[in-house]
Amino acid sequence: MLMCKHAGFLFFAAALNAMSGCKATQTTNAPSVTESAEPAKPAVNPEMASLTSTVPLGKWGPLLQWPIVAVHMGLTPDGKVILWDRDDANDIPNKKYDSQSIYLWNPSDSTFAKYPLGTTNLFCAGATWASGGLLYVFGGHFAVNSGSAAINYFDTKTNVWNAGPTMNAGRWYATSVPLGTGEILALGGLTKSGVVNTLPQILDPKTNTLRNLPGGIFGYPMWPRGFQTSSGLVITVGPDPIARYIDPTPGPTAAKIRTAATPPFALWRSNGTAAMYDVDKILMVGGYNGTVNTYPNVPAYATNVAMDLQIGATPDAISWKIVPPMAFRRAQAVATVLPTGEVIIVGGSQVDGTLKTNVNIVKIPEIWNPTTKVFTKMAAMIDARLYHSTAMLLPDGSVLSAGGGTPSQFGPDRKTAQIFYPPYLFAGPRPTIVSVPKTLTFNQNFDMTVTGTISQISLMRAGMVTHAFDQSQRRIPLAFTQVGNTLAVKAPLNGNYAPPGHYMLFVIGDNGVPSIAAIVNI
Ligand SMILES: [Cu+2]
Repeated sequence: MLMCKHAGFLFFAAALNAMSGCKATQTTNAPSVTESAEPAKPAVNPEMASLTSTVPLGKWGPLLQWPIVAVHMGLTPDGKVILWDRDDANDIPNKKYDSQSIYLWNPSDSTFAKYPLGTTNLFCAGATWASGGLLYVFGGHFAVNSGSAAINYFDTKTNVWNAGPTMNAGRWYATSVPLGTGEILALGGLTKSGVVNTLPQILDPKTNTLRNLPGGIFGYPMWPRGFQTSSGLVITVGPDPIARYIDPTPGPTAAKIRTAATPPFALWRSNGTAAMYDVDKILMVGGYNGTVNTYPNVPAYATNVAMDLQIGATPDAISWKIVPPMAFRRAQAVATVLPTGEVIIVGGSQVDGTLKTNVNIVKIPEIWNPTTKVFTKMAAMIDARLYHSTAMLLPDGSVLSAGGGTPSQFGPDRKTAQIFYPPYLFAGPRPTIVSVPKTLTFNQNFDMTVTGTISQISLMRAGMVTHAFDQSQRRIPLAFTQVGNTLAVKAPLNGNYAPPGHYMLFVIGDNGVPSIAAIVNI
C-alpha cells in the first residue's frame, strides 16, 4: 500500500487543487505550531516502571495470538468482533476470494468462527454498520490502487453474506458514512483503473438500492474522515486540510459540497485519525504532511498536532482550535472514543512510510481529556500497531487493539491483539445496568434501572475501524434524571445525532467508572 499511498497522496492533492482552483496550500506556509521538539527516545519504556505508582496509566492484558492480521474490525450487536485481513494470494483476475479470512471472534471464550464471502476481496474496503445488525462493505481490493464496485453486507442475525447493488465504479480506500436517515454515504476511493471515484453515492439499506449525489465532485483521495452532523450535513475533516460540508439529501444538485471551515493547522494529515467524541465535536490528531520536514535528511515525520473542531448553533458557527499536542508524533494511530468522552490514541509511528524503526514506533497510548484538552500518556503495549492496525471500544469499557503489517514493509504481520483497560476501570466499583429497553425511539424518554449514583450516560455507536479511522463510532451523551435506582433518560433527538444502528449504552458512576454496556438499537 505504501507506493500507492504516497503517489496517490501527491497526485490527488494536485488533482483536488486543480479541481477547486485553490492554491496548493498543503505544501506552503507551515504554521507556527509548536510541535514536540524531538521524536521519542528508543527502546526502554520508562512508563512500565511507574505502573505501580499513583500515576493512573491503565493496564494492558496479555498479548493474544490471533489467526489473522485484523486489518478491519467491528463490534457486532451481540458483542462479538468481526475482523478480516488481506487476501494476497488472490490478487489474480477471476480468482474466487474464498480463502479470505473473515472471522467472528467471541471475546467471552476467545473462539473464532470463519465466514468467508467468496465473491469479493474485502481488504481495504470501506465498511460501517446499519440498523438491524447489518454490516455494509463498500468496494474492496482487486490489486494495489484498484477497487471493486461491489457492495456486500453481512447479516449478523444469520451470519450470512449478501450482495448489495453495484456502485458506479470501484472504491478502494473509500469511506462509508452512516447517515441520520439510516442510509450510508459512500465517499471517494479508487476505481478499478486507479482513478478517484468522484461521485458520492448513497445506499438505502431498506431498499438495497443506490442513489447518486451529483452536483459536487468529491476528489479526495483515500479514507475521507466523514461524520454526520446534527444539522443533517455531513462534514469531512481530512486528510486534506479543509473541512467540507456535504448535503446528502436528494434534490437540487447545486452546492452539495462546499467548504465548511479552514483549519488553524493548514496541512494535509495523511494517515492521521479523527473521532466524534460528542455531538458535533471532533478531535483530529496526527498525520503525515508529505512535505514538512523538521529533521533534515529524515523525511516523512508525522505531526503531533491535535485539533478540536466544534460546531455551534448553526452549521457555519465552527470553532476549530489547536489544542495541546500529543506527546508523540503519530501516523497510522487510531482514535477511539471512550464512554466518558475521553479519546484514546493507540499505536502508530512517528514517521510515515517504511521507516519504522524501534525508535519511531509509538507503543504508548495517550488519553485526551475533552475538558482540559490535555493528553496523558498511558502504559505501553507489547506489539507495534502500525499500518493496517485497528483499535475499538468493547462493551466492558476496555479497548481492543490489534493488527498491523501486511505488506511487510510496515513491519512483520501482527497476528496479535491486546486489550487495554483504561484508568477509569481502576477507580472504584462499577455501576450496573439492571434493565433498559432493547430499542430506543428518537426524541422519547425511556426508563432504566441501575445500581449506583450515575453522573453520565453515553450512547456509543458500535465501531467499524480500518486504516486509522473508525467509520462507525461516535458518542452521544444523554440527558437524564435519577430517582433512587431509576433513571428517566432522553433518547437522541433524531438520527442526525445518532444514526440508526446498534449502540453500547453506558452509565458512568459518580466515581467516573463506567458500567458494562447494554447493547441497544435505535
Ligand atoms: Cu490498506
